[in-house]
Amino acid sequence: MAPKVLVSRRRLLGIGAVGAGSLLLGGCDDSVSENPKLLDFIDKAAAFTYRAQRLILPRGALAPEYSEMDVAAVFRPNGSTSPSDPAYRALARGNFADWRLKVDGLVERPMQLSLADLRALPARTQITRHDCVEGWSCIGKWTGTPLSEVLNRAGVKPQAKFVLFHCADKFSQAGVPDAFDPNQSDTVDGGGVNYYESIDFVDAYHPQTLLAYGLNGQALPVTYGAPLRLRLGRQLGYKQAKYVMRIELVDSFRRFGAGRGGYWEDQGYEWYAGI
Ligand SMILES: Nc1nc2c(c(=O)[nH]1)N[C@H]1C(S)=C(S)[C@@H](COP(=O)(O)O)O[C@H]1N2
Ligand SMILES: [Mo]
Repeated sequence: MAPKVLVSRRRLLGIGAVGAGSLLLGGCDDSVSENPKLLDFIDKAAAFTYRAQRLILPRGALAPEYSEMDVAAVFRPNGSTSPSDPAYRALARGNFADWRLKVDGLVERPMQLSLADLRALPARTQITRHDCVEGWSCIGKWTGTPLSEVLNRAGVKPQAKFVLFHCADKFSQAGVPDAFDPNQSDTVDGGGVNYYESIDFVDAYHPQTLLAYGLNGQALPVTYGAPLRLRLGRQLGYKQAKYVMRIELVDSFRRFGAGRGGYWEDQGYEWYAGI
């Protein structure tokens, strides 16, 4: 992909003083990751904007919710839409009956939850807008259990600082097929590292932070991250981890990937992608 122009996304702050904090990569482009100086610059700016946003936004502020009429006829897919991992594809063939969400790391009670277990927890449905860093938005109706329900059952240890999501796919820029066929093996996401993401506890316990298993009244399709994906109300698209297989409570994300807390963060995107 050709390098793209850095674009401003700091509508919320709207101040030039943020400077470097206003720089963000346009689209999904990893050219910046080859430039350590720029990465360092972005890191410092990101820490600044994170603190600024945490200061001006009340902890519990809700993202706007919309009405049924606003729901897009077809939700726009992006990123991985068809994981190539054989174990994942086998689970998909079995309609995820054998899938288990692992919850471990800094918890009192490590657990494995089936989809039925998750569906039995208190549920929430919300119509929210997804904003991708590439500049498009899409409104969808999401159903799932608040992440807090799972965290409270597992018992978060006091040392935990972040919730880290391990995904089944390895994202690649090679392009995506139109439809997921679990019987076909493809190389769409083959190669690199697994997608992952992380959030702090302000977002983890936010009422609109869901482990979503439903989209627009249907079981979450593979294209959109089946069987379970993260939905945050107040951060950009790349934070909304699809194909979540394991939730790990950690005190630091330095030992994962390139140490920046997520797949796109490792390519230079901000860790706190507030909208
Ligand atoms: N596991 C995983 N999660 C992911 C991605 C991905 O490639 N793999 N892409 C991210 C990006 S950039 C966006 S915009 C959204 C797209 O979600 P959608 O396919 O439901 O639109 O998923 C995010 N979560
Ligand atoms: Mo995105």
